[in-house]
Amino acid sequence: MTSKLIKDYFRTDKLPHIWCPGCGHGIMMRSVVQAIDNLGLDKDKVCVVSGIGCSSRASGYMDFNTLHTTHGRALAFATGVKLARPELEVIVITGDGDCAAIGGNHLIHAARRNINITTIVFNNNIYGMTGGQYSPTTPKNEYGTTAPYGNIDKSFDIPALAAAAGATYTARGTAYHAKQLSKLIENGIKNKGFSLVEGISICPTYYGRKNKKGSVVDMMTWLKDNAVDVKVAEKLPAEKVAGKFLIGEFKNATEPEYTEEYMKIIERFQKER
Ligand SMILES: Cc1ncc(C[n+]2csc(CCOP(=O)(O)OP(=O)(O)O)c2C)c(N)n1
Ligand code: SF4
Ligand SMILES: [Mg+2]
Repeated sequence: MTSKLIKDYFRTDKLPHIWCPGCGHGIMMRSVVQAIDNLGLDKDKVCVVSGIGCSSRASGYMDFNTLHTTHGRALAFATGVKLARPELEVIVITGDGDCAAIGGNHLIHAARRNINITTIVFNNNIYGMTGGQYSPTTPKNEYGTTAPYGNIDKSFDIPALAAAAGATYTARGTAYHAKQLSKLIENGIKNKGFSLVEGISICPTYYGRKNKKGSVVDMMTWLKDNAVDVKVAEKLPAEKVAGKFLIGEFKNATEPEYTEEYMKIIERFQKER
């Protein structure tokens, strides 16, 4: 923890933010900043990169080195930043659509390389910014403007996808469990490799309305009642976990990191010259 106030991490001249009342993305953004503060990172040594979407607006409000890029391409830009300036702590903020639909290929390849980038997915189960189209995390049978009769696609488990592709740290938290989410992000930043932390956010405006999820309080209560910590779940009978979703740390492994491997090639080449 540093002596900074939370507001010191924000560009207050860019506030108030554009998010709808009750949107979970503000809590997610605060959790990211809290993790950075807990780790005592130098603001000038942090680079926050985002794509496009309501979630991706976060980089505009956060007072670090920031890049607000193009839809789905945050990880491609972040990879460039990390290779050019490996000493920077590179953090990607992305949405479920940005990261797992248009940006899906960048996600699996960044994970495969185990490049030292921490990706935080603000997953609200829908495309919020463009009016509620279904995304790769919209649950089966739920509704979006592009799924007026129900979505028939099976949804992605993003941390599992990233882990299978090679990410060395994966975790999930929620906007309700904000303190735990910040701890998971902190651990993700500490991991020297590709880390993915999914934060389950809420979009009362589109996902909530389309799927009759009730008020903001109802949506937050749903998160509270349906998230089960992975460590607790291991000790529970299967029927107690059925229909719920897991939060906590899923994978924490050590493997060679991409920028270090890349530097080794450069050093080898320079010696051989
Ligand atoms: C190449 C391209 N295709 C489509 C769009 C339109 N677009 C902007 S944001 C977005 C979806 C955002 O959804 P998500 O990443 O889940 O973020 P959210 O708004 O839900 O936080 C889309 C399709 C775009 N900006 N660029
Ligand atoms: S549309 Fe949804 S995700 Fe976007 S700001 Fe509003 S509540 Fe948040
Ligand atoms: Mg979304």
